[in-house]
Amino acid sequence: MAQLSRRQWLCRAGGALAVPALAPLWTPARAQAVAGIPGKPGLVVLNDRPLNAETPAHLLDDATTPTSRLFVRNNGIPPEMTAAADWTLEVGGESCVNPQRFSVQELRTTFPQVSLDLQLECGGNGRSEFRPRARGNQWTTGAVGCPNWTGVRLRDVLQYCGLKDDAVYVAYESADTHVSGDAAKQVISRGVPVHKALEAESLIAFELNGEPIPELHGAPLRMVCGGWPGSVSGKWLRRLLVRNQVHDGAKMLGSSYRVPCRSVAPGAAVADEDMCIIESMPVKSLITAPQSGSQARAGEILKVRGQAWAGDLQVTRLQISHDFGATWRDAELARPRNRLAWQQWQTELRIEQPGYYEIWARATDELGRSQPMLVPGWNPKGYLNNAAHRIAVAVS
Ligand SMILES: Nc1nc2c(c(=O)[nH]1)N[C@H]1C(S)=C(S)[C@@H](COP(=O)(O)O)O[C@H]1N2
Ligand SMILES: [Mo]
Repeated sequence: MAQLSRRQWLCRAGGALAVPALAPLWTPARAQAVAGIPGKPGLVVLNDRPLNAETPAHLLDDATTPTSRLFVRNNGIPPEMTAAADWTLEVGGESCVNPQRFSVQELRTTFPQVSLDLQLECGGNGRSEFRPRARGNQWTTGAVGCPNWTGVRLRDVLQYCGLKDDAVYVAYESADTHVSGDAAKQVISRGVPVHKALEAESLIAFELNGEPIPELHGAPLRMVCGGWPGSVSGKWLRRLLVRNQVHDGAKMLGSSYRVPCRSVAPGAAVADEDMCIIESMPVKSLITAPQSGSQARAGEILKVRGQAWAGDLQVTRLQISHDFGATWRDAELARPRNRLAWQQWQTELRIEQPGYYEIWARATDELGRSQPMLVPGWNPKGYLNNAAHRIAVAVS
């Protein structure tokens, strides 16, 4: 391969003449991101009403994601900030024995507090790669993070209030408002089956990375149920409902956060009864170093690092390739800090010959399921794309 200047190389790789399959690696539009979000330098804003922004992979290198690097996914307009002291959480619903109301302070003092690293990934992360295209935010790889959350266990609060025998689902209602301005329209009201709500890691959180949860991330209270689509982790939490049926709030029905129960041809119409609610997210990984587009010298040792996660499960293997998948080798994979945290991985790579290289990473979960190289099963809203992440490196 002819030696290219950095400028030529970037131009070719990013321009229309590049091999089409490589174009997604180069997205020059990212560099032209519209006005950023204060306190979140480097995040790429996909939409500003409602506000949605994702994190470039090289900014997700920390074991615990700093708040400044946590993606933002809003379905509506965040509520006017209320002093946390005036906020109350109501717990009720048809399958709740003793409906109660708690202030934030009462939650803090009545129940044991726990701090956990919990990964949060939007169900639509990776949507931009589906064809036919799915409407919605065209997330690439950055609608994911694993920050530290402090709160009380959802199960302690639910058990304090009492669950009736017929309890099926725990749902949230929130204080954000619809973009249309119509106060009667609910933005989003989802939840999880009782078994997930009762897990030790399911939280009602009031702190993010040791600080009160900031406005964009759901101040002063939010649900956090790691490993499931981010949409189950309700922000600006006003009410918890213990339901005697699968919850039917906004974005629980139709094609919202539901995928065909059995795979369908791309673009197919799917009957409502053939759609299933997304639960645990699939195995996935990111390469967080080097940054895509980096240059290296032949023979130099490259430190390659990233994160891997697998919904409710653990990742048991992480492999990388630098020859377009012809050969693979294992990377060193750390244990999660706690259940439902992502796992860091690292390895060293020495590329002897100059040229254009891609590094591909592929994670495998404890059931032996690996990431696909290509976009997996098409679905109407473009959820669950866990295709392997690829980055480009120029070796001179
Ligand atoms: N009330 C409310 N909760 C919400 C949302 C929302 O729009 N409103 N978005 C959900 C979705 S789709 C995701 S992916 C996560 C994103 O959390 P973050 O913005 O803190 O990263 O919050 C979830 N909780
Ligand atoms: Mo989401």
